[in-house]
Amino acid sequence: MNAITRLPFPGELDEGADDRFHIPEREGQRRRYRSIWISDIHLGTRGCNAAMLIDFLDNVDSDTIYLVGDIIDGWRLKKRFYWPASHNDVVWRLMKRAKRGTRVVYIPGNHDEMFRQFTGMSFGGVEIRRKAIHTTADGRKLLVLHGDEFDTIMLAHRWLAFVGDAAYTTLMRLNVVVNAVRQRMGLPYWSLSKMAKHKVKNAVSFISRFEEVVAHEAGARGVDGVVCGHIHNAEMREIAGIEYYNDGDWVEGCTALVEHGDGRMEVLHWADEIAARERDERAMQARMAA
Ligand SMILES: [Mn+2]
Repeated sequence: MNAITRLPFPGELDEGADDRFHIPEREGQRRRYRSIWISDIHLGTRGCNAAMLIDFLDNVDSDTIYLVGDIIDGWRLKKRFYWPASHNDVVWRLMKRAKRGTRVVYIPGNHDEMFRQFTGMSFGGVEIRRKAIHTTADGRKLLVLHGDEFDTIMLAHRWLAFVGDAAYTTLMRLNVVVNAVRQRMGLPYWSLSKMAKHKVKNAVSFISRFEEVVAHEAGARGVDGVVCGHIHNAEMREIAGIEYYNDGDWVEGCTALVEHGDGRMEVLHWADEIAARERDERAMQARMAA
């Protein structure tokens, strides 16, 4: 996982043997995947990284896209209306995809639970589900759900306390400011809260416990694996014989889970992908100039 995928340099392909980098399936300029999972976009909040998500959507295609919850943050919108044009752009891009034949499955989470009342219905080609079973190209069955279903099993609700924490909110705001400054300085995106999260012992133990609970519950339902979101922590690992996948978020991590044509799964860290692309573009320009 975390493999940085990028376009090969001119000449690299001709040499054939060079497989240091894996070259993704591409369709024109867009990468093509069998399936894509994204969640925790939190449209309607300042923390939402719509620009990064738009770049992602403009560079990838898939047969199926799963929107795994917390797409729109109804909780925050109710308190304070915030809806910049870029958030509309995200919604339109997703609707356009459905219209053009991509299967779009929307599984509302806890922040967009107001859409759960429409379970079983379809709007503009977007299917609304409570959960889904995805069959991979190589025949594995994956249970797809947001993940807040396990908050009650998680007894202490420690993550919700952490996510709702004023310190976390401040950190996210700081993240926006720091990255605006970094962008102006020509530096790549950098996740402040991601770093902080890995340093906070409680958060680390919460995350691993959540992952174990979800994998255990999926195993009890007879599937090979589970795909969820909710805790804003992208991951793919095996827990007690069950494949655990988390597609992360588009607030700070800016990650997506993808399935390749052969059923291989990968977590894409989009900030890294953009950095790699820009590096390649610079290298290409340097070669052209030489
Ligand atoms: Mn959630």
